[in-house]
Amino acid sequence: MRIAAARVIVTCPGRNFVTLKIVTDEGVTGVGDATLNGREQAVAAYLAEHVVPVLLGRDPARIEDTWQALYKGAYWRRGPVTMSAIAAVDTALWDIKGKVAGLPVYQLLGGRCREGVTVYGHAAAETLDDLLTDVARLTDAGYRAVRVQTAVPGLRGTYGVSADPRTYEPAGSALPAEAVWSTPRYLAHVPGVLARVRAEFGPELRLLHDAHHRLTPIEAAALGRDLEPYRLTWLEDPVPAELQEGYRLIRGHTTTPLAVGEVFNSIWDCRRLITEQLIDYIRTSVVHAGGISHLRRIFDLASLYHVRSGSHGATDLSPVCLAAALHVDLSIPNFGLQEYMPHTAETDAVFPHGYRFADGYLHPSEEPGLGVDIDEELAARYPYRPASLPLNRLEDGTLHSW
Ligand code: GCO
Ligand code: MG
Repeated sequence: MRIAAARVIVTCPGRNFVTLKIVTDEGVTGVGDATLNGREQAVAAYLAEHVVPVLLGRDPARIEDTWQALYKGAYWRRGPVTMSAIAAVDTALWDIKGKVAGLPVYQLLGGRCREGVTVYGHAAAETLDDLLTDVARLTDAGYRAVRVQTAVPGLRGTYGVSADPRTYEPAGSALPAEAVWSTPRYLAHVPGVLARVRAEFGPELRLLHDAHHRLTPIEAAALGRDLEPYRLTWLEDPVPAELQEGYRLIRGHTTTPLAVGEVFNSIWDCRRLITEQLIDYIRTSVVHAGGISHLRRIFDLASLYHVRSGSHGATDLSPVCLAAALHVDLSIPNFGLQEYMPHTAETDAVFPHGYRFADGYLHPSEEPGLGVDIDEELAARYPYRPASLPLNRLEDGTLHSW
């Protein structure tokens, strides 16, 4: 069998997605997600110009060899654009391998390690009362884990909070919108919010919170301590992780578990945090960390150091990525949690899929391959619309991490 064609499909059913569809000379197809929020066209061009020509005529069964050819062949290793492009190829080839074998991909990865994939949903609101209502919406729907975000009094437009948290979409305008941030206001407000949610929902509900790279290590250490009584499952991205030594300082001061990695794209980005046991959950994803093959390598390393998976799963990762993530999640020994924000009906229609939510778990499709596809005709009806992620400034105008 040979790769006969590979199409790069950019579509915007409410938000932009980049998908690679590989077709073999025997008519078997595979799909891979290549969406990099706010930088979609860079990956689309990388795939179309530099990757598709290399794929044509190759044996689709040689997944690892193709991965190595794209990684080593670029010479310029790593980086989100390259690794998202490689991810799309890798994911599509696993899809093809599953279809050829007549097995769902998780069976090829070693088979089921659990009955379902525990997911966490997003609760967010402007006021505390509305937040409690939103957490109840999720627990009523069966979620066992909830990420809690809240507006900060005095600040306009806080990360994670929108009129409808189910469709939270920060990449709204063509040019970056600007938000305002104050760490002192945030640190004064958040512990009381988590205290209230914990008191209301009892000890069993797993609670998470995302600081979205906005603190310094010593601020994060203080927040971690303040949150200890409320027994979070994790505090996410407390500081920007370019300086990984920063986590040693946080770790030395708090037992609140830490989760990092949604912006990482290779095992090299995670190595120190994992091997020095500076984090508890590694949040790399199929699409941004080199596909199923490389993500498994990261999770295998993590398993040696008591670090569990917690893959990123916001709505800017397409249903193709989510479908692939579920096969990985089901088959690794050190699964932690999977983020889940349901896509809009428009997006679901463009990406028909067989995964399903029940009782707080997601279940992958039992069809051969990944159990997800792209409806190319429908996708063509939603042309690309430029959309940027926001900028964030302190109250005095200083540019801050968003
Ligand atoms: C999360 C993330 C997202 C990112 C978004 C950027 O934990 O889900 O922080 O909300 O901001 O995916 O594109
Ligand atoms: Mg996050």
